[in-house]
Amino acid sequence: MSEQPVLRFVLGDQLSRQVSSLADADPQNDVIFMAEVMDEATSVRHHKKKIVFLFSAMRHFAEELRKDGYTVDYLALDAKNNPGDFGGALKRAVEQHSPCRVVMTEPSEWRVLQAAHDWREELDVDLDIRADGRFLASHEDFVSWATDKDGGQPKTLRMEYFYREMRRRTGYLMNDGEPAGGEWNYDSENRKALPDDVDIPVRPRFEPDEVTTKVMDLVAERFPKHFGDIEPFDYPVTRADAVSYLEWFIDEALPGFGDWQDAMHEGEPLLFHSHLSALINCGLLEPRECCERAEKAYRKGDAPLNAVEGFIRQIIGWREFIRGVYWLKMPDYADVNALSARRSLPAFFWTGDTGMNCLAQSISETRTNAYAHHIQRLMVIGNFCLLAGIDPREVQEWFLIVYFDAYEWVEMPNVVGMALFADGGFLASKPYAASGSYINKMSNYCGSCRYSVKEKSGENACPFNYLYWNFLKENQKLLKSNHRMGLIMGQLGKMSDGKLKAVDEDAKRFFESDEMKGY
Ligand code: FAD
Ligand code: DLZ
Ligand code: SF4
Repeated sequence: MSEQPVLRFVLGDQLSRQVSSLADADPQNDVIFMAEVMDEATSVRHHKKKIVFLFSAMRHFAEELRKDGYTVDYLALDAKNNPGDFGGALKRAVEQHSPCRVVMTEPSEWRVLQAAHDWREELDVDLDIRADGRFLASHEDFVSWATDKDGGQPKTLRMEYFYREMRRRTGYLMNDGEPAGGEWNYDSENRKALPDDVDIPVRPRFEPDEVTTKVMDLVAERFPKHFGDIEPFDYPVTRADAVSYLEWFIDEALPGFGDWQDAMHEGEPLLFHSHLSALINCGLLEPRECCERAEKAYRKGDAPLNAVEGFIRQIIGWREFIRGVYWLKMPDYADVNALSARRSLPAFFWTGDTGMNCLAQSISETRTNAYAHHIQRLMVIGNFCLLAGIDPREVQEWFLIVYFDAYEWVEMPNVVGMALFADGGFLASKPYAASGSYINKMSNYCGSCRYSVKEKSGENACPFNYLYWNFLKENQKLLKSNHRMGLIMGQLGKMSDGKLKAVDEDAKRFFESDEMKGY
């Protein structure tokens, strides 16, 4: 090396050649630094499969950079004298390489960005923290969109208007300035129940190679008490496999993505969902390329508009909106609890051992796969936490632990804003609360449940049924002013005293039952 190198610090969810910290990297002179650290792996007790996925993807990424001629300093978890935290690891790398400066891309989580500001003070060299250009909307873009005419922050934000703005800006699915097909949003076509005769596409498997197998052994040895199964492990961990998986999704599953987006089916954890979130969030795939591939399929006539619009909306709409809300609202967002929910998470969230089949299925799939699709997360697990009044802090921690796409920036607004209405309606216009009949309509879970979805009251009744009315009753004060809840609050108002008493008694019995026992 001729000159003092630039040290380029790449975090575990920045595994992209497009990431801003690598944009001007010089293979002849610079050092790319990556670190597996105990503090991150145990900041919460991440699912074992999530740690395997991320460490393996990190190791493969480092190897690919080396093959392309870059110097990579990779600190493995079990390396001698691993300081165990990002700050210590970076300090050591600076001492070792004497760089002229350190460059990194902005961390995706508030906690790590605060730490990075401290490193800037503590290090003897300049630390350049660059914007993360993988997102389509910058922080400034979002703040400017979210600020009202008088320069203040409105009481609520709606994803749909942000999404339309993003469509105009990206030009995705636009024809001469108008949305393809004439409508912005085809969600109303995307709520079909799954018919019996649908062939569900069979996913390609990516067998663990030597690097992944080594990481699997490491995780089994070092994190035995963490939640979840390590095997089977068959998810892509390299850029090449991620791209080939994206191609598979576009060809085989995207055409059905729209119609059955809200459906759930016992034994079918994925249905037509993309399973791309963890690959996008860690950097192996770019959100833009996923949207562009989907649009190409639509333009060629290979996938229908309701599927492609739905998929693109999730990425340039929901994903970007969620991230915008996170940075707009942090750090206070972590503690919001508008409904004063105080109950503890029951033990079955860790074991799957409950008579409620929808929850048993969704949680046991989560334990095996570190994945559940959106409707399982929102309308089964999140809905239960909402109706049962579980403390948002506990729910947030659970969701951050169990899913392999979970990082605080995306998990938190989805949990507190979307699933729990804990921000009082800043993100969602009404609570996503539903009784058992919604779950019965969208799944086949109820058929083999110990509870009866048809019964509204009593020991055998589906708990979602009476917990739903109990939730409305307990939160009447806040919900009655919500115009989207007008109809249902009107029904509550007309309920006879006898019915209200039964709801009270059923809810009380349930909350005191073994189902709600703590861990
Ligand atoms: P698909 O259904 O195929 O959707 C395509 C893509 O759209 C996803 O890969 C994802 O990148 C994006 N997307 C869709 N919905 C959302 C959304 N609401 N927020 C952000 N991106 C979205 N997503 C995470 O990535 N990490 C999380 O930690 C996370 N926690 C969630 C917690 C709750 C309570 C809820 C209700 C949702 C959460 N989501 C989270 C959003 C969503 O459920 C997942 O992105 C999705 O299930 C991932 O599966 P998929 O890739 O098959 O998605
Ligand atoms: C999730 C995670 C885990 C479990 N371990 C590491 C790690 O050892 N090293 C690393 O660079 N990143 C890890 N990550 C992802 C980080 O938590 C993520 O990059 C930051 O939280 C982003 O702010
Ligand atoms: Fe879930 Fe109720 Fe259906 Fe059982 S009956 S699967 S608890 S919705």
